[in-house]
Amino acid sequence: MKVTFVYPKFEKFLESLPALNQQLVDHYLGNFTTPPSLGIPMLAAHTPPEWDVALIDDNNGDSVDFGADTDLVAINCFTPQGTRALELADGFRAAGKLVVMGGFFPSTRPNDALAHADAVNIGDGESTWKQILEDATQGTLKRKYLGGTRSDLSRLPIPRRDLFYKKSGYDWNADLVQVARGCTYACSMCAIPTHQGHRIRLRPIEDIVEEIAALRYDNVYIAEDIVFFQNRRIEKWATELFEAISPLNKKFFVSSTMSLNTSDDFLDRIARAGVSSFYCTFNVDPKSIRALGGDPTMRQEAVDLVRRVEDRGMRFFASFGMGRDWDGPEIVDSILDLCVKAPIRTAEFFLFTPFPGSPQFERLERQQRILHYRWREYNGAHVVWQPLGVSPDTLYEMYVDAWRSFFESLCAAEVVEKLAPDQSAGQKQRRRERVGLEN
Ligand code: B12
Ligand code: SF4
Repeated sequence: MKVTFVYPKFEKFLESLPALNQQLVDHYLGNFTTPPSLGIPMLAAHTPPEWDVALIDDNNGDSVDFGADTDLVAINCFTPQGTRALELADGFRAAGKLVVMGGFFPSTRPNDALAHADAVNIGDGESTWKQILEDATQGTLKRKYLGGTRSDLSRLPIPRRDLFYKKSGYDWNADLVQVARGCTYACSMCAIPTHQGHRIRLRPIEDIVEEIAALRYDNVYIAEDIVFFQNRRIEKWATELFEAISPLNKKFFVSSTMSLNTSDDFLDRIARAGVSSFYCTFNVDPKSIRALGGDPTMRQEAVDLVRRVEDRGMRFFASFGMGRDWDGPEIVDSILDLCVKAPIRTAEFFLFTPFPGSPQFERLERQQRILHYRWREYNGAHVVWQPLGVSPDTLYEMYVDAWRSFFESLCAAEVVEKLAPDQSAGQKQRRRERVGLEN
């Protein structure tokens, strides 16, 4: 028996931005091909040995052979991959293949998936995958498999990342590790509680250590922001986690917001553990919303946070969302001003997209403000909803302006450094001021 996993292509932020100066993109961001998800490696690791496993990585440019010799096609996708995933499902079914879909998009839009596939998995895959394979063998595949949000995260097999390591199209030298699932909050833009449950499931620390120790790359992404939650159980677990991974000598990327645990003590711990990059999302949590709205105390707190992170040797990577109902054109100036003052040297910008499964999606649907359901464009780089206060075109221009202005100021900073290496500190400072850089 053979299962063929399919990872559909999706459009990256910068592919969606032809208006941006290509030199800036090439210089600062490279191809920005981004890493694959872990869904396929995790399911592959749960696949019994009597099944052969193949991967068609459409995102990497693999050719798609709809007539491929396989007993089951298993498509994994999040929302920006939705359009392509449904096209691929149609193609495989037209060629007589059995198709099952799972991941964030099918779990939150199961009926869309079922209009194109034989079966859909909603929620976790660990609890259903073997049954799906068994039913496919017996010719008794059901329409819906309810994977739920409660499967046990202890002793998970090590994901088969080798499937993606073989692909040439990824310019990443980093591995992604999942340390927990679910969330007790309900941030408006986030589909995690819907897809993974409203209860936090923490993986045992020894399992995480074992998995990280076996990774190919030195750079490791821990992308769950619950690591920074200020709750006694999680703080204790996170403290132990960072202590346990510290001897592994990896460089970790972590993800947080200004409103989570950014105490000096915690920042010291994560720096000691080898965190080299601190990704901080703005305009999603109460503190950064106030900072971007102009609250001087919160703006100072943001500036201080950048310094406190970078003083500990970690790169501050800011991700600025725009398009909340109260955001007007002034938010671009507010973001850029903060970048200059802090200073923030690494940043990305995204539009506050209503992803299915998020509270924001439900609200905008109720308010009939969703402009279309072209899932390909749900990638954070298109205005797919009717904003309040500004037109969709104005919001899009604001978004492009933020990317362009930020990277032009970086270029300017670099020119100051490179073209004038022997100028005095005072001369450099005057040049910096002219291009809007204050440090
Ligand atoms: C890794 C990651 C990425 C990777 C890969 C994305 C991907 N294909 O998943 C990259 C870097 C490319 C990425 C990009 C983006 N991401 Co992202 N990313 C994540 C992250 C951190 C982890 C996802 C992951 O791998 N999870 C682990 C796997 C195991 O989970 P899973 O795929 O759901 O698989 C399980 C089940 O669903 C099931 N399953 C999955 N597939 C299948 C198939 C079958 C057949 C079956 C039976 C079961 C099954 O089994 C698996 C095990 O239980 C999540 C946040 C998080 N902490 O979860 C956000 C997340 C997925 N990203 C998100 C978003 C919005 C983005 C962006 C579009 C925008 C942005 N601002 O970040 C960008 C796009 C950037 C761009 N335009 O250039 C949203 C998704 C929203 C949605 N509803 O789709 C999330 C949830 C973040 C959030 N808090 O909102 N991201
Ligand atoms: S953004 Fe983070 S804190 Fe908010 S609901 Fe999602 S996982 Fe939880």
